[in-house]
Amino acid sequence: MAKKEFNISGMTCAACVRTVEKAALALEGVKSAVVNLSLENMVVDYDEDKLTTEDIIKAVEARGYGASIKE
Ligand code: 9UX
Repeated sequence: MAKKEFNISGMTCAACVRTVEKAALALEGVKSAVVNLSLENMVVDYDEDKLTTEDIIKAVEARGYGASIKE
């Protein structure tokens, strides 16, 4: 398991937060996804054998938000 932090852009309300969390949680191998609106980030716990950070970024971008790995 891995825990990674992502920068998320384009969220303006609490429903956005839920949409982004659900986008990540829908992926096979994601155990938890927690978005913080004011920090504009998301911390994801996931199985590295099942998906990559790029898969998570693509899922968030498909919902219309910006995502990048936080270095
Ligand atoms: Mo809130 Mo977010 O009305 O895309 S759901 S702004």
